[in-house]
Amino acid sequence: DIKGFVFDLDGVITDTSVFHSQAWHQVADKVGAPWSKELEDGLKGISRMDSLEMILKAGNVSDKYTDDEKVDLATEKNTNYLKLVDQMTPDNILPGIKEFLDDLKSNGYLISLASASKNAPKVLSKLQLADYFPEIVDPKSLSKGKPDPEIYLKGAELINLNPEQCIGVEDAAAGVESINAANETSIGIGDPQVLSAADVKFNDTSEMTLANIKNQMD
Ligand code: B16
Ligand code: MG
Repeated sequence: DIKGFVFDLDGVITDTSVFHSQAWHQVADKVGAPWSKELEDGLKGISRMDSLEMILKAGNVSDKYTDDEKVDLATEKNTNYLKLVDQMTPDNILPGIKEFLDDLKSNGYLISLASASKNAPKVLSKLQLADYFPEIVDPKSLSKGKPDPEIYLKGAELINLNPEQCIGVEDAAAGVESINAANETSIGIGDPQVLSAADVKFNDTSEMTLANIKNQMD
C-alpha cells in the first residue's frame, strides 16, 4: 500500500524549471553552445555542475575552460537564477499542487522532497510551502545525482518508508529513471514522450489528484 509521496521540486511544485532554463540558456549563448529542446529537457533534474558540463559538451568547448572558470560560469548562472527566485511568491505554485498537498496531508500520507537543487529550501520558503516539507533530502549528501536511485531512496528513508510504499513525482526523464530504479511508483508530469517510462502520466499538475492516480494504477 502507498503511504508516502516523494516530490521533485522544480517543474513539479513550481515553475522554476523555466527559470533554470532561462539562466542556462544565457550560459549556453555565452560559451557558444547551441540551445535546443533536447538540451533543455536533458538538463532537468541534473545537478548544477553536471548541467554546465552538458552545455559545454553540446558546444564542444568543455576543454576550453579551466575548473575555476567552470565554477565561475556555474556561479553566474546561479546568481541569475536567484534573481528570478527572489521575485517568487505563492502565485508561482503550479496549478492544483497546494490542493493536492492538503489532500495528501488530510489523508495521512507522509511527504518528503527529493530535489537536486541546493536552492530548494529557499524556493519552498518563497512559496510558503516549507511547512509541508519537514523532510528534505540534502543534495550535498548524495554521491550520485539523478538518474541514480540514491536521492529517491533517501526521500523514502527520511519518512521511514520502504520504496515500495512510496510514489515519486517528477517532470524530468532523469528523475523518472531515478524513481523507477529506486522501486517506487513513478508519476511523470509533462510531455508524455519525454516521460514514457513513468508508471502514471499527467500532462499537467492540475490533473494530479488521488482519484486520477488511483485510476491509472488499477
Ligand atoms: P541548483 P529538481 C533540479 O531541481 C533542476 O531541475 C535542475 O535544472 C537544476 O540544475 C538542479 O536542480 C540543481 O539546482 O543549481 O539550484 O542547485 O528538478 O531536482 O527539483
Ligand atoms: Mg524537476
